[in-house]
Amino acid sequence: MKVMTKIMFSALCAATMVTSASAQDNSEVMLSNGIKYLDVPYVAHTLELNGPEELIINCDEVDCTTFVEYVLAESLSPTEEGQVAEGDFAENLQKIRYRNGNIDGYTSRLHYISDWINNGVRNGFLEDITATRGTASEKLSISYMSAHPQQYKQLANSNENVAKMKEIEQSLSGQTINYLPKNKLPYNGFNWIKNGDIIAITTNTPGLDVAHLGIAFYVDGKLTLLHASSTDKKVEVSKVALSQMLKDNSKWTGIRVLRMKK
Ligand code: 2YP
Repeated sequence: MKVMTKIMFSALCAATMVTSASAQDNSEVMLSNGIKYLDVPYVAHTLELNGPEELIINCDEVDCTTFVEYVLAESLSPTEEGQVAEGDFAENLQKIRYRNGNIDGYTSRLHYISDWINNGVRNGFLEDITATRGTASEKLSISYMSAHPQQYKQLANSNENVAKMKEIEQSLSGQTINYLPKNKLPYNGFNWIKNGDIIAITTNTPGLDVAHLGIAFYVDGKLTLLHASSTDKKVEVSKVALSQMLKDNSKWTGIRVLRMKK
């Protein structure tokens, strides 16, 4: 696989990649890698540069999605003397961010989290936990990006990209997914939701599947979210329980839970 990298491996990337030798469990590796990002600034649109689509690595400025992608890429990479090699990291990131790991223009990036999850499951590095544990299901109806092209630089200036996005949206729409509705999630989570699991927050926003991503983190028994917060403009552990965060946002309907598979 050809890995095209826009921004070189930053000091933070290298520094965060010391994986605890004692963290045997896959999920715990995700958590320990995620915690190292605490206080990294939240910056939106870091992948939207001018020019052709390339693999961008910028661990110093993250949004909810790029934060989870960097942590997952680190956690999937083999470690030697506690360090992850830049090449392994970049290769894993490309597999996570692009459909089947191939970079072929803007629409080869996995923009919708349902597409991102399908890709991870299909390529064997994610397990969809709520596929069996979810208590509700819904048929995806996806159209958000083609309906709001002005919000996306590469759609606002390209009818061709909008047409390609529409095709992708149509292929996702109609798929049935399982999730856990927010009124079913207790303050203390569940024993089947583990530290380091990826949490995708489902939404009722028309045409959109997921509105936020983060990592499960139990603090004194309370299930919280380790995430890049657009409100607080940094990576943080939610002060309130995930169950409360969901209740406080009328657009959020529940969660999908994904686990790294190594
Ligand atoms: C994604 O948005 C973008 C990708 O284009 C982008 O907006 C969409 C459908 N996709 O490559 C990727 C990385 O920058 O971000 C994310 C966005 O999350 C936000 C705003 C956040 O909390 O940081 C993912 O899709 C995760 O949840 C949604 C959310 N987008 C919108 O709410 C429109």
